[in-house]
Amino acid sequence: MASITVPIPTNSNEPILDNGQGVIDPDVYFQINESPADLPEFESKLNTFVDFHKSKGSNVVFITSGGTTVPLENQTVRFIDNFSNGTRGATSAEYFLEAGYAVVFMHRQNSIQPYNRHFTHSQMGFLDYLEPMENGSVQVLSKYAAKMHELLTKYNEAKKSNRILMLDFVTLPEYLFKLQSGSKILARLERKAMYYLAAAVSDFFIPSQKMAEHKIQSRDGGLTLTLDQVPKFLKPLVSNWAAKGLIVSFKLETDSNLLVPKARQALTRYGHQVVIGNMLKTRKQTVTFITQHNQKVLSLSQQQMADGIEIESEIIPELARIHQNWIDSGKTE
Ligand code: 9Z3
Repeated sequence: MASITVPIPTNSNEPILDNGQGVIDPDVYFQINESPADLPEFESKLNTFVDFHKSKGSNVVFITSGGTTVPLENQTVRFIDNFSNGTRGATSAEYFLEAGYAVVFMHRQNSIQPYNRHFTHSQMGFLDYLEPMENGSVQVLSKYAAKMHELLTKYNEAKKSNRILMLDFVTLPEYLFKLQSGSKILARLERKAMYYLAAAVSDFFIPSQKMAEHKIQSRDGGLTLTLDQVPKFLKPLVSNWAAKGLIVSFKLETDSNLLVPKARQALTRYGHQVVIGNMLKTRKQTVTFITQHNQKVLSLSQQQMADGIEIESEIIPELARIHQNWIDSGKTE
């Protein structure tokens, strides 16, 4: 659909430029939407991190993680969200660090974070891990101490060696501006950069000029929204912003018949290197790697799941191998 219809007061009646098929061009998107206020700070932190790792010759992975929100009002009271809580991204970050990568972790604010995830998103609250001591200090309960010690050591080591950079986003526009800017900055690393696009990104949005400024009122009865399609950002990412890096996108489906065809279609359409297909219900157990000439399923057995093995412990070594081929020869296999 070429235009949106929102039966609520809007800021302007300006037409949205589109490509004639109802989807605006990514370049146009950046012209007509406002960049996030913290973009200069984001760029400055990332530039410093990338310079540091370029001088060290590190492999760097740019992970996107968690879901984007789609605001319904410019002064946002309500927004559309999605299910993702960032487990894939946060878990992957740990295995990338283990594989020797420096990690840019661009995540949805307050979503799951590497290392902390083992304690913040369990059944237990933060205080349930602790006990107060008579001398006024606090200590970790002995039964959790070994695990916490191990993870805290890894976490501190990653921070001390400047191998993890935490950056965040909330809304779809913030995500898109930061994806563009971030991937252009990482492009300085050429083939040593990997882009691991695990964030669940909305396909639909309301452009800011068409959005209600103030809280949508309920006095007019029900609310009908028509949303625009989000421009296809993988296209400029692959062909311009990050042209030399290894680009890994995820394809999420709920209908298993669509998974492989849609994943392969994305690879063909955008011309990048790897699509990882996953189903909503089985995403922690099974993924399908699609590359130009291959298709490969990585899967955990029930026993491995019960033993707490994580599918990312298989995904990341496989990607590190593909990335090394890419660095050495410009080919994935
Ligand atoms: C994924 O498919 C991720 O694996 C999940 C992870 C979002 C399923 P959780 O955060 O979930 O661990 O709960 N991410 C990509 C989803 C997406 O938006 N892909 C786009 C598409 O399918 C292309 S980039 O069109």
